Amino acid sequence: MMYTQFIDGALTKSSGDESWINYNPANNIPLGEVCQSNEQDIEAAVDSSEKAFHIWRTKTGAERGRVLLKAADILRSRLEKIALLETHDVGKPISESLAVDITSAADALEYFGGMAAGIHGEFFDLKNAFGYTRREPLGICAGIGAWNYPIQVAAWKAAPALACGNSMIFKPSELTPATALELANAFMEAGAPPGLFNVVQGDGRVGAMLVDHPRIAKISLTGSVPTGKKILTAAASQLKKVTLELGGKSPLIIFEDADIHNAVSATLLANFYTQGEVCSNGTRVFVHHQIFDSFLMKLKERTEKIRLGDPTDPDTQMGALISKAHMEKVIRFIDSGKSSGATLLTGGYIPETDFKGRNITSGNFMTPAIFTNCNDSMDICKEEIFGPVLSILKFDTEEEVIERANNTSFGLSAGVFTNDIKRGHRVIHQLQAGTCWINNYNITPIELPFGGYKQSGQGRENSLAAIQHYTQLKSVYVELGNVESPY
Ligand code: TXE
Repeated sequence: MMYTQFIDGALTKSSGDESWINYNPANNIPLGEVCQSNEQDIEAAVDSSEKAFHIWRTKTGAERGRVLLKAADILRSRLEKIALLETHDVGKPISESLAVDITSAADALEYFGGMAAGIHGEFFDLKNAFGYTRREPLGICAGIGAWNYPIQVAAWKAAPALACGNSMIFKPSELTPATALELANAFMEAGAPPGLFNVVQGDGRVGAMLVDHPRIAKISLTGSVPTGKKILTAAASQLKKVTLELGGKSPLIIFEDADIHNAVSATLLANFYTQGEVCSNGTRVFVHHQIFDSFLMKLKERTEKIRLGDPTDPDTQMGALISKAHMEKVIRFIDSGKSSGATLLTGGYIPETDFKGRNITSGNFMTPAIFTNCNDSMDICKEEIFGPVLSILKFDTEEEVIERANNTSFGLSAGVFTNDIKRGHRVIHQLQAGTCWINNYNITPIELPFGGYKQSGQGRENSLAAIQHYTQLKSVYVELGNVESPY
């Protein structure tokens, strides 16, 4: 099979001849060939997006909203097919892609589709005059995606962009080329003008072409901090608008009065969903010394029950890491943790069989790992691992844990578990993170803004906050009297 581009309403082959093989992470069997878009393809995508933008911007919000809502229905009606594509591409359990990935993409289309008719400016009464503002679209926006939540990332960017009247060119990660094409198809079938949502394929070079293109007005990236810095630097030469959703090394703080069962559930969610390949994961788990031993015992027990194996099996709870190279990187962190003196309490090895006894040695599987006896300066506690590895850190006081939690250049997320309502808010208000949870973790409803502080990004996705990142504000002054002039 060939993963194509989607330009001007149709699946198209790249005009170049560079391509690579996309592998299934669960067995490393080729899924198909992906063609790398070249400059000519980008030019065609930009021409087509520009044409679509001029049609789309004249539609009313209600008209645009209808297309988004219909696209959401189409995604939901193809839930099983798209979920399976995502599972084959990413290696995540089918139970997750059925419950979260496609649903979250559809939620975004519904939220912004429903809101499109309500995007408006403001009116200002002035002396012998009045003023008003208009929220106008930016033009062609480029979305550049990561590989852990391919269709969700695409929809989180496309939905607000299109609702605001922009068009979008989307480049999925080179490791997950499949489901952006499904989203493109859904928009077309829902009545979008050809070119409103184009998909180009390729690695960072294609991303860079989009960033550098003078007719592209805005870039929205979900990816790593180093890529975010490169994009911001390149975009600066044209003062292009940029939204960045980057990585993290987030703290999850468990106080002694927390509901321990819920805290353990959240710690598992915060670290092992999608094999731990989640940017907002709470990988530094700070546990109060009074409950340290009992928390750890329960966490270990439940971690060891996680059903790891064939991602297409509905009973599987943890699948395969995205690539062999990424798995090796995660294993290097396991080695680094051990050699720096931390204790590997459980997991962190490559299993031969899955929970049903099937041989899984051809896939990129690693058992969920817990490190104890950690300190804040170890690499495993400072760097984003992006795999199923958590570090437990003991603390004594509230003041101490806040300082240690904030001692990082990242600032994507943070969580606090406590039954003391005052302490919950007091602590969260002092944590330097853009997306926080009290008594839960990794819940990202479309209604709430999502994004990072410090080096975890800039701008926000989801919620009303996304609207300001996909529009520009025009102020209009209207004179009702005479022009008063000193000349
Ligand atoms: O990211 P990259 P990867 C982070 C996380 C993880 C790392 C690895 O830190 O360890 O990313 O993922 C494109 N100009 N997150 O390797 O390399 C690239 O082709 C323009 C966090 O995929 O940053 C891909 O489409 N584009 C995250 C995208 O950028 C460029 C979720 C991301 O690639 C480019 C997933 C360039 N110079 C990973 N270079 C989250 N926040 O959710 C690369 N790209």
